[in-house]
Amino acid sequence: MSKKSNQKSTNQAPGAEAAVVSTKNSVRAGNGSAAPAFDPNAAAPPGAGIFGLACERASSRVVITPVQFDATTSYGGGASAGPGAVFEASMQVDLLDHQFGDVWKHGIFMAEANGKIAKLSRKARALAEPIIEAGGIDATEGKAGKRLRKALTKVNAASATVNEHVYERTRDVLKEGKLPGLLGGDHSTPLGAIRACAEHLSASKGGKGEGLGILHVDAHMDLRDAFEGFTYSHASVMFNVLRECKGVSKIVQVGIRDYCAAEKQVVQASKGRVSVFYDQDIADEINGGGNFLSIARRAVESLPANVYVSFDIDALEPSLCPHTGTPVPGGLAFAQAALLLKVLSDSGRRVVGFDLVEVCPSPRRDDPPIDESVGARVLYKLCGAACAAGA
Ligand SMILES: [Mn+2]
Repeated sequence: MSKKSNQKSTNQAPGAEAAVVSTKNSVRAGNGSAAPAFDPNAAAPPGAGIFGLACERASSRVVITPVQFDATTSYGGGASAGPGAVFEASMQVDLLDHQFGDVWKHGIFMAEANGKIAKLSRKARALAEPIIEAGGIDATEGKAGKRLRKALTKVNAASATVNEHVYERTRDVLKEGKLPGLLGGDHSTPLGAIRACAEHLSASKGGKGEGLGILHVDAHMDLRDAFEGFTYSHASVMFNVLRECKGVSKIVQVGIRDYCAAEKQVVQASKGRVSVFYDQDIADEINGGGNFLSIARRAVESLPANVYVSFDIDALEPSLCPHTGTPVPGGLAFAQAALLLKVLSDSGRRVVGFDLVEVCPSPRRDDPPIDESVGARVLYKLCGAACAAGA
C-alpha cells in the first residue's frame, strides 16, 4: 500500500482554482527554526501546495503557472480542468524520484490560477463549438458563415489575451531568476511562455548564439496554419512558434504519429529548423534490434545548448492518458519519456522552461484518476530534469 493511500487530498474539485496556501510546517528561508521541518516521507498535509510541499514562491526554483484554457480542442475537451486535477493528484506523488532524486528540495511552487482565464475559456469554447461542429470556418457560407466568422474573431481575441497573460506571467518568473513551468490547458497555452523564454535567452549574456531549442514531445506536429480558422489553435502551436518566436532556432519533435501533408511540408520547408522523430520509426528501430536510449540521444543531440520542453501528454500511450483530447494509438511508454528527459538533463544542456499540456481528467468521478496521476508524475519529472539540467 502506498504511504499516501490513506491521506486526505485537498478539497479541490478537478478544475477548481488551484490556490496554493503555505502551511504551518513550511520550511521558510531563514526562518527554519521557528517551524517544524518538512517531512518528505509523510502524507501531504491539508492545504499543502503542489506535490504536498510547503514551498513559498520566493524560495522555490520552479514556479508553475496553471492555465485553465481549452477553447479550440477539436475532438474532446476538458483540458481546462487539467491544472486542478493534476494539482490534486500531485499529493500522491512520492517525492524521491528514481531518476532525479529529491526534486522537491529545489522548491516547487504553483501560482494561483487566474479565474479570468477559466471564465474566458468557457466563453470562447461556447463560441468555438459551432465552428468546430461546422468543420471549420471555410465550410460555411452565407448568413450562418458570417455569424461563425464573427464568433471566430472573438475566439482569436480570447486566445490572444491568454497568450499575453502567459507571456507576462512567464516573464515575471524569468525575471526572478526562476524556472518557469506551465500547466495547461490545451496545447495553445504555452505560446506566450515560449516567446518569453526565447526573448529572455536572447537578451541574456551568451544567449545570442544558437537560439532556443524546443524538445516537443507529442503525438501531433501542431504545425497547422490556423486549424479550423483558429489562429491560436491547439493544433497550431508550433506553427505559431516558428512564425512568432524568432529566437527559436530548432524544434525537435518526438512521438509524432498523426499529421497532415501541409504539416509535413512545413517541416520540409523549415530547412532543418524542425526535426521529427516519428513514433513508427522509433518502434521500427526498437523492433529491429535498436534501442530507445540511442534514439533519445540523437533527439537531444540535435538540440542547441538551451532548451524548452513542451510536453503534450498525448505523446504517451493512450492507456496513460485515456481522456486527453486527441488520443492516438502507439506512443511512448512512461519509462521512455522519463529516459528522454534524463538524457536531456545529462547532456549538459540547460532547460529554460517547460510545459505540460492536454491532461484531461475523466468527467466521471468514479473512474480511476489515470490521466491526472500520470500527468502529476510527468510534471515532477519535468521539474527534476529542468533543475538537474546544466547544473
Ligand atoms: Mn500537442
